[in-house]
Amino acid sequence: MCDFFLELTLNLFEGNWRRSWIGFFLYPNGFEVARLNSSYPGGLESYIKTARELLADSKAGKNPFDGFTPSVPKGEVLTFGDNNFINFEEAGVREAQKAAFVLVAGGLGERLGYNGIKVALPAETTTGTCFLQYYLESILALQEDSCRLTQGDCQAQIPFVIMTSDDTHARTIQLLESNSYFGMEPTQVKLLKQEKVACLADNDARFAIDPNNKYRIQTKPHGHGDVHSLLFSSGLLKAWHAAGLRWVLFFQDTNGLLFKAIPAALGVSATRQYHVNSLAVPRKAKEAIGGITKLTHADGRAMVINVEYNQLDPLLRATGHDGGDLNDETGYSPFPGNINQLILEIDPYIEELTKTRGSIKEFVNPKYKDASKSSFKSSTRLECMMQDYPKTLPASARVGFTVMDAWLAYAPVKNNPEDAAKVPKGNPYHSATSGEMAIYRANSLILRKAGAQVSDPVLQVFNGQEVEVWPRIAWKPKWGLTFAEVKRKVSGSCAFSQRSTMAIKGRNIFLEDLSLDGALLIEAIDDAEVKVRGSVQNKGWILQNVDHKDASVPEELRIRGFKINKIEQLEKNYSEPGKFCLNP
Ligand code: UGB
Repeated sequence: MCDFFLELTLNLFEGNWRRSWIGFFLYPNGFEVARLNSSYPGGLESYIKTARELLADSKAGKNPFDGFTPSVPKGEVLTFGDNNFINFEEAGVREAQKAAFVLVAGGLGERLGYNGIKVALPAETTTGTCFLQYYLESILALQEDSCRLTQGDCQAQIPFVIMTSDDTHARTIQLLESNSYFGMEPTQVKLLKQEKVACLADNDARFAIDPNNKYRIQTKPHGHGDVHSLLFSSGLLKAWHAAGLRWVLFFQDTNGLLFKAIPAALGVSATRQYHVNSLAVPRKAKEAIGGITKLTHADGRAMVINVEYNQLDPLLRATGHDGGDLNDETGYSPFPGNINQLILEIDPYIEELTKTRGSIKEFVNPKYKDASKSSFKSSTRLECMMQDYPKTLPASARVGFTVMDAWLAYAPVKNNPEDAAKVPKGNPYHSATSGEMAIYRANSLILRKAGAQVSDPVLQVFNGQEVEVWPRIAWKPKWGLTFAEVKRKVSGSCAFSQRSTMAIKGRNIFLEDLSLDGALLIEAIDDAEVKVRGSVQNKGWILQNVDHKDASVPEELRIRGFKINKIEQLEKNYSEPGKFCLNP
């Protein structure tokens, strides 16, 4: 009986009004159907139409890249710390006060298998800073640096949007509220919740019934591409435009390096006048990140676009590259790896979204029962990706990309310990272990470039993954978001032994002739200026292996395979304004 009313309700969205209104009121979840209808650009009628087309293409085995030839595109390649990089970084810091940031954090992270929301995970355990805190503090640091550099209106706040989903929304709010928004004004942060989409039971795009509740339609996430329609329908884009903003920057949930690359990338966007700028890093063949590719069609069309990792290999094989997705003589794939950090210029972005209402080209990925492709193993749904935005842009659009060193820009936490341990040797693990180690490596390399002596790393194995362990150096974004800031704060002959740990929490802390062999923790309010000199030596902090299956250890630590044994440290806290010298 229920199925009958559901069928009637669904007719509503296929334009069959007369037959359907009875069902809408009698079907127990008529309002759920109405929600599915209103949250999809063009409504359920459009969803079903697109689904039927894409399912027919999939059944016919149609290649989405039919007629396109892939080639390696040209983009801006930056080398950390050279003059070019420093100039772009400065240009980016200037532009930052005309930017808005958008974090897509609706994904549950099934590959990682962590029980909490991913943005609550510590990016590194020396300071215990979680990803969300790192992002908010980085945006605040950029806001302040931009204000100082341009001597502009220091009241201007950089807007920050987080896209959540039913899976992450309540816990994201809770994390923000219980930490006083990590120092950001609550009004500066907006949450937009993406809705799930209806699951499809067959090739005719009939909706699937929820296996746990026969009165409901089964729903699943639609993908990070929803962020565009949400920004448009919420009116935020128009408000930003009216407020004179020029850029929208999109980023993902677990990359503890990202903001080291953002200022220079934004500088590239402004200098090269890119409508779309994707951040990229050298990519290892078969690494689970998309490849930035130039696609040229026989009819003359051409675009620079991300080709997702599972599609790149078949596309290359189908176009005469017999080995498929392979490394070249450099040891990397010739296609730069997409890290899904996008910088869009607001004017052309609004123009495009006014036409499309933010709907992004979708795809469907049904798992068929057999070769006849007539039925599915389980329900499927349409999905979309935020990086597919350029697919509908006119040929005149300026679409570029910026390649950065991977050690500087990209260390996501996506894989659980077991899967990470199986990653082919030489390819990145993308685990909580490698994500944390990458932060220490980047900070060590940045200090080296700034003139300090930093000892080489040692190799250690945690959760079955062999990683480089550099000195555990961490600092707050406001101490050194850009290379120029770090250089300003490190002088003389500073040296750090491999077994060292250093945590800097304060804006005006200057390292002058510091020699560290142990653990040093310094915290200072912004009005305290602290010069750190001399030699610090103690027993320090030591990394101790833990087994990822050991339930007595908190999950946040277990998934990285180590915990810190804090044996001895020098700890100083400056909570009064003034000038100080720490010279132990
Ligand atoms: N996300 C949402 O906000 N909503 C959703 O419905 C789904 C996800 P994944 P993925 O940089 O390593 C992407 O699952 O999709 C958020 C690129 O497509 O971590 O497998 C989620 O919370 C790929 O080209 O990644 O792969 C997270 O913040 C490559 O660049 C983000 O979307 C790859 O990321 C990404 O979700 C990468």
